[in-house]
Amino acid sequence: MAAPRVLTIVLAGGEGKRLMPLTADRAKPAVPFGGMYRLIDFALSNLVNSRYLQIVVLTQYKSHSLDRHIAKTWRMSPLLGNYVAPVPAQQRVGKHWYLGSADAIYQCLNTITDEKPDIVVVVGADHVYRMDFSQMVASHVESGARFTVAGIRQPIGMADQFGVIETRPDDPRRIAAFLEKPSDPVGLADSPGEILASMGNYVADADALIEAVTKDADNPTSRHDMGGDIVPWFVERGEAGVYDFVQNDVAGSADRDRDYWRDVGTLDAYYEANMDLISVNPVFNLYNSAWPLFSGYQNLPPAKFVHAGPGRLGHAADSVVSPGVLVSGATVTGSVLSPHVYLHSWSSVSDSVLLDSTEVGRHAQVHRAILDKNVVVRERARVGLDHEHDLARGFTVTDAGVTVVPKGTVI
Ligand code: ADQ
Repeated sequence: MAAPRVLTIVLAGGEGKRLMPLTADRAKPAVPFGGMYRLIDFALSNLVNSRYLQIVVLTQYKSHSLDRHIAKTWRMSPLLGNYVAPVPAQQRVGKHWYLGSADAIYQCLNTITDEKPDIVVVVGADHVYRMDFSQMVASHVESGARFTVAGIRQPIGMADQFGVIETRPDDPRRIAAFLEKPSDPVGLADSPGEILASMGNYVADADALIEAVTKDADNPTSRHDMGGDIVPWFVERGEAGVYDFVQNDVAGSADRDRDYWRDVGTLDAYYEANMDLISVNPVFNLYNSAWPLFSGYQNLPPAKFVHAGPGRLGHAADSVVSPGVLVSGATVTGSVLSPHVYLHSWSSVSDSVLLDSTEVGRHAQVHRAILDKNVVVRERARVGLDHEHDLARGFTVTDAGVTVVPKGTVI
């Protein structure tokens, strides 16, 4: 059989309330991650590496920096039929913003009907992972399901953050029931401490998806959400299948990150996923060239470490240091530094994530903190060492005790 024509849709309209203040003026998929990336780069790298080169990105909430990033980084050649096209909410149907992710697709149905694909791949934009979508498409076609949900095992305690999949006892590739973010989940028969979570990635027959979102648009009781409404619609009809990501996917399989998938929906999850990158044997390997991760930075000078005098040996250990960083007589441990971070003599940065162009002055200390772009920590100032003081200054302190400082703050 000829390879199916595939159009891919990236849902990138999420507000990311639980990532505040990092999402105060950027959409969640535009949140910087891992020094050189934005969250959406993982979904887009996965699609491009899967050789799916017709990509529609549905944006909505505070999409300016997201649009700019896509235009700068992900421009492909429309002449060759390749594109990454951001499609902002346009109120094409009805006078409202997208009500939910299914409504976002419904309002942009012309992008599907214009291209006439056989298959539509729909993916979220805010997870860190490697995945070969062509394997999921092959599995979908072979299984005969009209709609396939990617699934991964997660701890049962996290069930209220995910769509939970129950498979048929007689056919584990078919979905028997699907509950969006249940409060009373039932564990898996072979592993009661786990559930099978939806990864928020779907493969659908194009005509079936068009029918589902069109009918959903007319349903007054629907929240017009992919997970809450469209998946259950297919499950009720016995047309929904599941693709077990860990069992099947071999993207970048030479590495251990084969099974890695992180939903970075909260500040603590975001912090932990950054920390995953710097462990000595990283579970998620940025250096895996079999499945490269593309980012927007170009033309940056190299990182530089300066021995600025006695007791001022600029160095970094167990850290990710991006180009354009200057570590002058400062000490860095267990941290992720984005481009153009500038650390001055006798300062120390430990267990922290510093976004672009942050500056840490002489003798200043930063510990277990996330500093958003352009934060300036002045000489002798301290961040992350006294949580009460951090809260009093208007910073966020997470449940796990990570201090988060909003963009542009001068401390
Ligand atoms: P959530 O992530 O909670 O759960 P949602 O907030 O709808 O669901 O976000 C899914 C994706 O859609 C994200 O990439 C988001 O940015 C985007 N999005 C949200 N609203 C949008 C809109 N109006 N327009 C365009 N894009 C929009 C989902 C599924 C669960 C699954 C988890 C996995 O509903 O079943 O388990 O993802 O993390």
